[in-house]
Amino acid sequence: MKLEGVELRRIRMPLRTPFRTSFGTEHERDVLLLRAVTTEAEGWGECVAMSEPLYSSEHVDGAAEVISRFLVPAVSGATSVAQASVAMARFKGHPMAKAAVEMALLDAQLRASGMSFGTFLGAVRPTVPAGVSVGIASDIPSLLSTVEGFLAEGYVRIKLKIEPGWDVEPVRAVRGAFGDSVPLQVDANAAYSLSDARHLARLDDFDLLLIEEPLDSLHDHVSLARQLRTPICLDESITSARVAAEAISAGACQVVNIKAGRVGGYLEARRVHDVCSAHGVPVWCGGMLETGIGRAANVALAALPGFVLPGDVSASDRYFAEDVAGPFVVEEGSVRVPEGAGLGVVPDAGLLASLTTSVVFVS
Ligand code: NPQ
Ligand code: MG
Repeated sequence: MKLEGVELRRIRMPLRTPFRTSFGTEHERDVLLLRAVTTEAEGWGECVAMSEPLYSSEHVDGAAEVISRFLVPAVSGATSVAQASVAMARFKGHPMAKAAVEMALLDAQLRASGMSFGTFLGAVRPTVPAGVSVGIASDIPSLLSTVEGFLAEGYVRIKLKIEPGWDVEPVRAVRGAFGDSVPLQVDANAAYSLSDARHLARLDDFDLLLIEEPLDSLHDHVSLARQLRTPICLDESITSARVAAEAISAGACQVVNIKAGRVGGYLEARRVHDVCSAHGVPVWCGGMLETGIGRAANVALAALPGFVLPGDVSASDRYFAEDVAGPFVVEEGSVRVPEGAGLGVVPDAGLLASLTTSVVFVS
C-alpha cells in the first residue's frame, strides 16, 4: 500500500450547548479531519486538538502545520502503519497530530483488508457502556436538570466537571437528587494544587468512582493519593505507555483514562491498555468532543477487555445537532461498535462540504 497524499480539512461544528470546563467554555468544535489517499483505499483521521492550547499544549493550527510540513513527508515512503509510526517517532511531541495521521493510515489499511478497527485492536464486546461528561453549570438547579436529562436518555455513568468553587456542592446536589447508586465521578482538568488536599478529601463522603486529574503535577498526585479515599484517575498526565507504567509504580493513580490523541495514536493507546491491565489497573476511554469519525475509533477502543469502567463515550447528539458520520446513538445505555471495514463509517460529503472552513491536499 502506497500513500499518494493526505487531504487536511477543517470543519466548524456548532455545539448544541456551550461546554464549560475548568480551563474555559467552548461554543463550537473546530475540527481537523484527514483523508489519506493510498493506492488501495482511502482512510479517515480526526485530530482532537482544540483551537486553543487549553487542554494540552497542542492546537489545531499547530497540528495542521506539523502534519503537512513534517508528518506526511515522513510517512510518504512507509508501506505499513507500523512503519509510519516509527517514521513519525523521531519528531518530538505533537501526539494529537501523530495520532490523526496514524488513524487515517490505519483506516485505509483496514478498509483495504476488510477488517474493522475493533477486530484489529482486539475488541471483545459488541457494544460499550455510555457515560457522559457534564460541564460546569451556572447554578445547581440547571445542573440537576441537565443530569436528569442524561439519566433519562440512558447514560449509565455521570461525570461532573469541577473547579475550585464548583465541587462539593454540585456533587452533594447530584447525590441528593438522584441517589447513591448512580455511578458518579468528577474531572478537575488539573485545576487544584496539593494545598487543596483537605478540601478534596471532602469528596470522599460521596462514594465517587474516581477523581480525574485533580492536580497540575504528576508527582503531587502521589502525595494526594495518600490523603484521599476516592481513587485518583489520570488523564492529561498519562502521555504514553511508559509514563503510565511509571505513574502506576509511583502510586500516582489507581485508574487511567485513555485517549488515543493524548498518547500519540491508537497503537500506543492499546499499549497503555496493556500496561494498565498487566498492573491490574482499570481503564476507561476518554473523549475530546469527537465527530462520528473519531467517535467510531473510540468506541472500538473502548471494547477492549481492560476497559472495565464506562467511558466518556456518548451519543453524537450529546454535542452536535448533526454529526458528519454515524450518528452514534445510546440504546439501553450502550453504543454499538461499528462492524464494517476500518472505522465502519464514512463522513457525509454534503454535510462535510457545508461545514468546511478550509481544505488543502498535501502529497
Ligand atoms: C477531559 N473531555 O476528559 C476532556 C476535556 C475536554 C469530554 O470531558 C473541545 C475539545 C472542548 C476538546 C473540552 C471531556 C473540550 C475538549 C474539554 C476536551 O478532560
Ligand atoms: Mg479529563
